[in-house]
Amino acid sequence: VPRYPLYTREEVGRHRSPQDRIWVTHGTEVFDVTDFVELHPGGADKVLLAAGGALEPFWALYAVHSQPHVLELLREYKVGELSPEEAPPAPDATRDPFAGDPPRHPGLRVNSQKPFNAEPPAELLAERFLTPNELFFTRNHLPVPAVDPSSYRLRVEGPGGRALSLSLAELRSRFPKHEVTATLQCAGNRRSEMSRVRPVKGLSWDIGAISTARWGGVRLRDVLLDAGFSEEREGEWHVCFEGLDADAAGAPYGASIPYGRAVSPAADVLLAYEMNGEELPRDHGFPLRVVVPGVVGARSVKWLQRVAVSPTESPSHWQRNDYKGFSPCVDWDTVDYTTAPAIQELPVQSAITHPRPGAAVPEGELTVKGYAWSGGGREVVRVDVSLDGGRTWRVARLTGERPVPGRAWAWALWELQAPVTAGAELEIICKAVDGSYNVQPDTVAPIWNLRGVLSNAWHRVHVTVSR
Ligand code: HEM
Ligand code: MTE
Ligand code: MO
Repeated sequence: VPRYPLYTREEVGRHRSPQDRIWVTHGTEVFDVTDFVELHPGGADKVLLAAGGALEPFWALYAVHSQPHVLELLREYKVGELSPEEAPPAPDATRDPFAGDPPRHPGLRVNSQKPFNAEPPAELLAERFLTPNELFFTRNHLPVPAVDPSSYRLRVEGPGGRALSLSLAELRSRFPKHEVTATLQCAGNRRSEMSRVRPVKGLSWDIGAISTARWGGVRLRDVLLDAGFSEEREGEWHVCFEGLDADAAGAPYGASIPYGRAVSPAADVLLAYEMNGEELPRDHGFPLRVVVPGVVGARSVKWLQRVAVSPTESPSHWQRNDYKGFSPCVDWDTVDYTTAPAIQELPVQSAITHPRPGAAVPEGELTVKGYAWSGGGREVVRVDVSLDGGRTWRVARLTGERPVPGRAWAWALWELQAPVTAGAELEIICKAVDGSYNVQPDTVAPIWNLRGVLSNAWHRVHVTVSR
């Protein structure tokens, strides 16, 4: 006879707010932690991320929880157990092309399930300089390919019809290992702010289509030179990449970068097999992906199968007919994709990760936190923060690793402390300046574009101050 009532996961999932009570599970036990939320040493917002579901995936990210006193504390809040028949439903692999996709972290904010597109919650986005792999934003256009690492070969088309076919073992043994800490940002990051001006076509990303990892692999440069290419090549050339993911018509995901960037030792372009010291996760391109630091995420082709050098850009839809910027006057009837260059280096960007829009923050000392980044290796030299809608400004403190000038591939994290008084309404703004003194536009309307890309206006967050 069970001493506690039995619940299904679905029933637990209905308890996600203080009104409905906040329930979580650990193992097969169910806890009502509503009264603990405000007492949590890691902050109330963090517990809420796990509301209605399992604690384990979140605790796996924060080792402080693997201490006996944490479980003892949790036990005080036990209200039930999971029904023994609770088992995850088996996906139907024969009908659904996405049935073979990998499992994902429940804390991700999902913009689209199939294909899978998701961003880390703002509360966790800039908690750490390196984004944990499980939380790194994912931007997939197609199902995740299943790759057998033992039979995998990378094909590199060399000059004069010669080609290299490289196994993973050959890639690791023939070329020196190179590591780079780099931020990837999707062209559509912060698109949701642009669609508030006028609707745009695309996934509704908030501020989290950006993440940072330490990538390990081989330099693309070394592989191209080994294939017989030389450092100097006269005329216009592009290095084209193809992924193993293909659409219904068989066309693979593809993209290209200019030849000069691909062979430049200072550009640090990688064929990466490691992410934050681990094997590349399936969602991020297992077993091998391109990482083009300082350049829009779309060129960092995942599940890489083929590299070729061509006098024209990649013929891929995503190179030629997407990921380009246009004037606000261009609409879907008038757009001509041949008239605009493909996005490569991205403009300067920043966003506030704490506090969140609409929050009630306590009076006293407020900490504002966020990220800032610029394309092309241009370092963030300053972040300005206003608490009064832009009338007065303060300079935030940059945290994290300081970059090599000109090769600042990773974001800067920043924070600012300021006193705030009860009853005040704050319009918090951040704006970053990069090493070329590029700045962000103050509003989004003048940079609106039909595809909702390059959304980098000042980030604004309204909050109230409570007693
Ligand atoms: C810290 C309990 C959920 C993130 C702690 C500590 C306890 C605790 C006791 C302090 C540990 C120590 O320093 O010895 C709990 C309980 C939870 C819960 C009982 C569920 C009801 C979460 C979730 C997250 C989280 C879901 C993340 C999404 C953190 C972080 C810290 C922390 C980041 C460290 C704070 C710091 O060191 O400044 N938690 N936690 N916790 N927790 Fe949780
Ligand atoms: N590569 C392949 N093969 N297929 C894809 O769908 N998406 C691109 C790029 N590389 C994509 C790809 C886009 S638009 C972005 S922003 C980045 O991968 C995202 O990388 P991530 O999912 O590891 O964050
Ligand atoms: Mo992207």
